[in-house]
Amino acid sequence: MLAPANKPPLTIRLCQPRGFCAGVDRAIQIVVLALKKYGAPVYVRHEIVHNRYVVEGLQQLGAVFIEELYEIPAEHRDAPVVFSAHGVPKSVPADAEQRNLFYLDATCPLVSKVHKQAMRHQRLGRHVLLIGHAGHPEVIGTMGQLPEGAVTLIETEADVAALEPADPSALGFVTQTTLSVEDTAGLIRALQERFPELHAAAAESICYATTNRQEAVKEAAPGSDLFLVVGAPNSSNSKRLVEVAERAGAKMSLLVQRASEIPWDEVGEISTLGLSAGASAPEIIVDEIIDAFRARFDVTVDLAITATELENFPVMRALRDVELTAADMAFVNGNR
Ligand code: 10G
Ligand code: SF4
Repeated sequence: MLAPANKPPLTIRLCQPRGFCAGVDRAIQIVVLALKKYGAPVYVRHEIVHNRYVVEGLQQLGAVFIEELYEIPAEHRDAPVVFSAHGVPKSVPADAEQRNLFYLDATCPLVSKVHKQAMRHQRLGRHVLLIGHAGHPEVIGTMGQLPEGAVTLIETEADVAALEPADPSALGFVTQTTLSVEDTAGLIRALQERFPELHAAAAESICYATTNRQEAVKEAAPGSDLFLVVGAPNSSNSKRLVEVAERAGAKMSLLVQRASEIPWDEVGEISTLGLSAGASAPEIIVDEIIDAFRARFDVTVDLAITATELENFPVMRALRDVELTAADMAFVNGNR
């Protein structure tokens, strides 16, 4: 490690808010509490949130990750199974009931709200347009709230142009919660131009955490030589932050899962680094990354604060009688 006098100065513009949102916090808590209450194994359908560090931490505690319920072996049919924060199609709880499984649904309440909005559109006789990314588990879950054919996925303006609805006066839309605020506004404008009678959901479907993290990145990115977002390649909200940073004026913007992924050759001689973390990225990795820069630079951390988040989503009643230790809480909050 270089002596402080020999290190070049570096200002880190650290976004706030960043990292875990209330839905992620709740989902991780549900797995930890289920392990404490029912003992290992606890099965988790899909990565509880899109982060390897979190998944591996829970595996060490006794969680077993699967993609489909049939993977639960017959001898563990009495173990609980948790559904991930991204939500599931209606067929999944139905399948769990048929298999006599005990399930805990860790779908974020804000995703469940979108499910309800989609169902409301349909109840009111509207064909539902879902703005989102094909193949993402949240999109699969939202489309799976309604029968086949009741929802059309919209990813691009070309999809808007190609739409030929049976009744253009009976259309409603909802969105994935983790989209780019700017791109989604563009798609909604295009939809409204083509279908002036389009019915919006009662409230915005992009969630508070996505919106706030993008706002903070917009504040920190202009003029930064490099912008790093801590997050996984399969994390939709984290990937959107990388795009937002580049559009807001960062010279280069990258997604990294751990400090070991920082491409030092490409970092070169920078003087300003923007830093944020996706909603599924633990704070301990943000610390790890700052430490890695401290080893090479004389670092000053400036906070780019754009909002204060007080959201907290309680876990289901069945798990409220279990106490978490300080160490459990540190893990749940991303600090361990
Ligand atoms: O950003 P996505 O949806 O890929 O998920 P994530 O696990 O990286 O972050 C938390 C967001 C959700 C659970 C989706 S609502
Ligand atoms: Fe919930 Fe938003 Fe977090 Fe998704 S990103 S889990 S919708 S708070």
